[in-house]
Parts: sequence; C-alpha cells; structure tokens
Amino acid sequence: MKRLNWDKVAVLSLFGLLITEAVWAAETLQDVMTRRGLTEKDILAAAKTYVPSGKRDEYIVFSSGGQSGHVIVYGIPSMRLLKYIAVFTPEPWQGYGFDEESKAVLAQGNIQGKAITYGDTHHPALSETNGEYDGEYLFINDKANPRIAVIDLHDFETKQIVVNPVFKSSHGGAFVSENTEYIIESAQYATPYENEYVPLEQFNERYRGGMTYWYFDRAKGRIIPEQSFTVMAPPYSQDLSDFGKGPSADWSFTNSFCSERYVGGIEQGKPPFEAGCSAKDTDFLHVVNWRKAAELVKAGKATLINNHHVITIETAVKEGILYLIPEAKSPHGADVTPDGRYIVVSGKLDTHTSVYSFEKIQQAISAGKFEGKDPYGIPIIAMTDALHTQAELGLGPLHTQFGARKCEAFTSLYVDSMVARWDYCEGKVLDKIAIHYNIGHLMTMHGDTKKPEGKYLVALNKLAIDRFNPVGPLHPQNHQLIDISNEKMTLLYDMPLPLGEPHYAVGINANLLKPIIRYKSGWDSRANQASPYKTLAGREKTVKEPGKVEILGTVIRSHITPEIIEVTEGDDVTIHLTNLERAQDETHGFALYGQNVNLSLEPGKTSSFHFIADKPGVYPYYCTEFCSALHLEMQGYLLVKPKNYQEAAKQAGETAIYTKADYDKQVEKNQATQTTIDQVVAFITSHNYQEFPSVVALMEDATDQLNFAKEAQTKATAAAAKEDWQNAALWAGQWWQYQVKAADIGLRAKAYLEQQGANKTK
Ligand code: CUK
Ligand code: CUA
Repeated sequence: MKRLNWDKVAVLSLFGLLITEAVWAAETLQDVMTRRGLTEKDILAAAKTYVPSGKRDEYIVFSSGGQSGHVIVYGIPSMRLLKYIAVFTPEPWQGYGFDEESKAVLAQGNIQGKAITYGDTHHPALSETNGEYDGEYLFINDKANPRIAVIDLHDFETKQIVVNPVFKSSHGGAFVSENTEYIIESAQYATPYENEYVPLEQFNERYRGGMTYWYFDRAKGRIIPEQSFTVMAPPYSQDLSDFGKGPSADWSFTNSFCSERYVGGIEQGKPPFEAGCSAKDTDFLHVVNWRKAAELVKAGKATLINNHHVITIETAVKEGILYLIPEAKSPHGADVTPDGRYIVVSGKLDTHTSVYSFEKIQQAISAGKFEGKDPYGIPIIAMTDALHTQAELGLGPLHTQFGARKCEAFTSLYVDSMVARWDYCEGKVLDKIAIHYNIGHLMTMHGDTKKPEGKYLVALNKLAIDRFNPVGPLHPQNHQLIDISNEKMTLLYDMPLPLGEPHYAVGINANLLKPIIRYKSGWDSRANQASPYKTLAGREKTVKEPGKVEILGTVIRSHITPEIIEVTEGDDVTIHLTNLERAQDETHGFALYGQNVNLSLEPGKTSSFHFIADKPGVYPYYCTEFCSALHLEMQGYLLVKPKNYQEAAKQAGETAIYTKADYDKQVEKNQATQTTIDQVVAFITSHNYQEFPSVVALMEDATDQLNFAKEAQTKATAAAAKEDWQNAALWAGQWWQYQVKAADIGLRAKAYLEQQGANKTK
C-alpha cells in the first residue's frame, strides 16, 4: 500500500478549496441560470417566494391534514413548514396522546365509548370578530367521526373535541359566524339521529340530515355543548356550509347532493349510488335563519334527542327558519361574498357557477313566493327568483374564494384543472390559470372574510402525479402557490405536502398571531390552568402509599429530578414533571423504556403519565430534546423491584477517585470561566440591552443559571471544608456546568446585540 503524504494531501485539498472558492465567487446569476437551466420567469418566481435566512413569512397558513387528523402550518410566500398541530391523532413529538393531560382531550372524542385515534379533517376555520380574523382560535372538523376540535392559537394546541350527538358523519364544518358565536357543522350521509338500527327501507322517514350550530364561549375558549343545537333537515346529503356576513349575518347556507334520497343497492341489481345520486338536474341549497333558531331553542321550542337540542323540520317550517332553493346538479361549495350580498354555489356536473342574491331570497321569503314544497313540507324558492347571475367558468367548478378587488372571485375547476378569476357581480370570466392537477379547494389570503387581502392564492390539488421525485405509489399532495397581485395570475411554487389529503386551508396575516413563548410556571396547557402537580425547584417529592407511588418531579438543563425512582412490582405509578425553564425554546422531552411514555415539556409546562409497574426490571429514562451540551447526561433509572425482594448485601461503598488537586484545578477553571462571564455581562450591561426583549429574556435565563452555579459552589465549598474531596470536586464540576450554560446564553445575547447594532450607553 502506498503511503500517503498527509502534508501533501492537506496542501492539495487547501489548494482545491481555494480553486473552488474562486469558481464560486465568480459565478454570476447568469451562470447559475445557465447551469441549472432556469429562465427569467423562474428567477422572478424564486425572488417572489424566497425568504432570506432569519426572515419571516408574511402569511401563516393552517391547512387541514386530511386523514392524518392533524393541522399543517406553513408560511407564505416561502411555503416553509412550521408545525403539524396534533388534533384527532396521537403525535409523539408534542406528547399528544402520551401524557395524561392530552389523553383527556383525545378521550373527549370517543364515540359511543370507543377511542377514535384518527380524523378525516377537512375544513379549518379561524375565529372572527366582525367578520375579520382575530388570530385567537382555530376550529376543524372530522368528516368520518362527526367531531369539531378547538385549537388555541395562543400556544397552537388542541384544547377540546366535541362529538356531534346526532350525526354519524359530517362535512359542512367548521365555518364560523361573524363573531364566532357559533360554529356550523352540517351532516353528510343521512342516518337516524338515534343510536340504533333502522332499516334502509325507512330511509325517507327515519334517516335525517341537518345543520349543527356549536355555541362557542369566547371567554372560556370552549364550545359549550349544552348551548348548542341542530336544525334537522331531510335526508339529502348536506355538504358545505357558510355563514352570512353583514346583511346576511343572521343566516347560514348549506348545499346538498343526492336530494334524490337514493340508497344504492347494487347488490340487489339496482344502479349504484353514483348513478342514483346524480339523476335529477338540481339539488337543494338550504337557507337557515340561525339567529332565530337560537332564539327558538332559548324559548324551549327544541326537542331533546340524545340529550341535545334539535329543532325538528316541522318546527323549522312553522317558525319560518328553513328554506330550500334548487341549485345546479351535484353542487360543491357554498361561499358567501365579502359584502354578504351573494352566495356562490358551483355544480360539479354543471359548467355553471350560480350567484344567489341574499336580497332576492329575502324578498321571496317575505312575499311568501315559493314554487312549491319538498316532501317534508319545506318551502322551495324558485331558482330564477333567487339568482343574481350565473357564470360559465369551465368544467367541474367547485370552491370559491374572494380577492381584494371589487367583485373579484376565484373558483377552482376540478375537471379542467384550472383556476378561474371572475367577476361575481357581472358573471364575467377575467383570467384563467392551469393547475397540476385536479384542484379541490383554493384559498386566498383572508379570502373567506369581509376583507380579503388577495396577493396570493394556494391551489390545494388532489393529484401530484409527476410533479415531484417519485416516492412510491402513495404521492404527496401538491399545494401550488399563485401570485394574484397582478392582472395575470402566475404560478410561483409547488410544495409537496406529505401528510394526509388536505381539503381546505386558511391563510392569516402573520401580524395577527401572537402566540406565547413559554407557559406560566407549572401549567396544564390542555386545561389552560395551573396544574395541581406544579412543582418548584427543590420541592420535588415522592409520595408512597401501599401499592401506589406518585412522583412530583422537575426538569431543567441538564437533569431530571428525581434521577432514581424505586417502585415495587405491581405499583400504580404516576409521574408529574414540570419544566422549570424560563428560556425560549428550552423544551425537554421524557422517554421511558418499554412503557409507551413520551412527553414534551415546553418551558413552564407540567405533564403527567400513569402506568402500572407490572414487570420487575430496570427502566432507563432520558430527555429526548438535545437541550444542552450535557443533554445525553439528562437521564435516570426507574427500578421496579420484584415483590418480596430480599435486599442483597450492599456493594462496597463508592471509592473516592478525586483528590484535593482535582478540586483545586476545577476551582481555578471556574474562576477563569467567571472572568469570561463577567466580561460578557459587562458588554451587555454597557449597552441598551433593555430595549431588546429577547436579550432581556436571555439575561433572565443566564441569571437563573448563575444562581444554580452559586448553589453548587456553596456545596463544593462546604464539602471542601470537610475535606471530602470527592464531593467537593464533583460539586465544583457541577458549578462549572452552570457557568458554561450561563456563558453560552450570554454569548448568544452579546452576538444578538452586535448584529442588531445596539448602542453603548455607558
Ligand atoms: S371538500 Cu375536499 S375538495 Cu371536504 Cu371541502 Cu371540496
Ligand atoms: Cu433536556 Cu435534553
């Protein structure tokens, strides 16, 4: 083997590096464009979406996560993923479904006693005040198991799940009223309201659809099921819903398909669902006066079914709160215009998109002008009496969102794979752009509020096909970003979304979101209150009763207290951990061997877990977040002793390995470290650091660490006084650990001040 001359290699590689650097330095934009085959259009698109390192996005998108049961959060225009919020499905990174606090949230979503650990999420809705986003809450539905979840945007966590008491599936949710008094959730597949068997032969008589209005208590940040109600509807498959705005604010609109009430039966030689459910030329738009419906419930005019207030069809007709209007075949989408004057509905099997006039609907109602009644006695307003206009947009129109310009609408064309920009006042197409492929929903910034901001449009496509590197038969979804700020729409970016099939998304101006960076100390984030298990530093304890062990512990860089937990086989064990950190982004995790335990402890949070220690053995645990240089040492042991265990003779005591010399050396090192810390502190305090909140927070954190250092120093000195050099040296080492953390934080603060060009004050 030829021996390498290392010096020569080093020189050559250094030379090589120099050459490469020279090439890099020389490469111009033109060179890059040639090398990567980019056009000027590509460069423009890149410039419109690129967010430089350290800079932030202008809009934040909350996308449904489809079957994953999560919500996906990303930024616009960069399309960078920011978070998956666990909603209906356990998610270990967030500890969701692993700590007792979040298990309790998931358990609220049990259906007839059965745990459901996924959701088919379709429509996220942001809370509104006066018809505009306020950045406080997010709601999302589960189509498969009719449920609505409440996500608090103060910390981006799921706080509540409610199960629809009368439906067995739902689709037309979540959409909110102008001031988020109610969240609507309409049924999809009609079923009996009661939880019992009813043969399909009784479909017309016993199966029902409907619209549920969930009451939201803003002060509590929770849905109040007792104050919620359902307006019963015929067994037409209710589909999407929307609340009115401005003049139509007291009303809601829900479209439907399969008003044929076809029940299939290909097994009996009958035509399939898809044929029977699209036989008629029209279906029905349901128009509901929800404000009046809520008053009827208060007046005691609702019927209790499954302990839930239901306004029957009969009552709804008698009280004049429910009307039907024909809509073009197999409609999808019902979207109220920003001014609240029109409702836009598209027919999937019709090229027309219909614009209904709220004013005309009201005129027909007050004049009692109906073209007839449906089989359930609900008055039908003639389509011609309610229509403002119709527009021929293209094939397979689905969903509509609105732009910032007057009468500007965007409608997805599923079959054509296009987006049409059009004028809903005039019913006139303005522009079209090709989508890849088969677009479902689309979304513009604040596009479902009273004040759409326009700017960007995201096409939520059903198929990706060949747009990305292949990853097997299951493809990611494709969210395409489109610039709508100019007269011609232009495609900017394709983002693969590898988590479920998102249906709808909402985009909010990032300035409106003000999430917290840490919890109040000892916080139960799911219940949104101080945890009864909140534990302060030095107050950690283990409470033992026969057969039961309860531990109140803490985590902080870089140790878990307690470090050793001893229990007996069969013990019922509960461990509560509080993260004592106050620093931003100092999350600790907790994983324990073989018990399916995985916690996420963000600063301030208290989480719990419970299990039966049914198998004797040794169970190591550790912190799962790389939280400091001594993260790997953030560990401990759970020891489960067999019942009736006979203590073996103790091993000979630990042998001391450290001497006075070790102690003195460590102290010397610590003094030198302190000098560095003092210099950093001097730099910071001689500048206007108080004007930088993140530096103030860092200083608080550093002060904490220095206080811990002082405690360790006291212990070291005390041991040294007793000439216990072993413990003196170890405590001196711990003192140094805290100093290092403080120094690290201080240097971060110093670098930040330098970058920000802080001013010298002293
Ligand atoms: S739905 Cu999926 S594309 Cu659930 Cu809003 Cu239209
Ligand atoms: Cu805490 Cu790693």
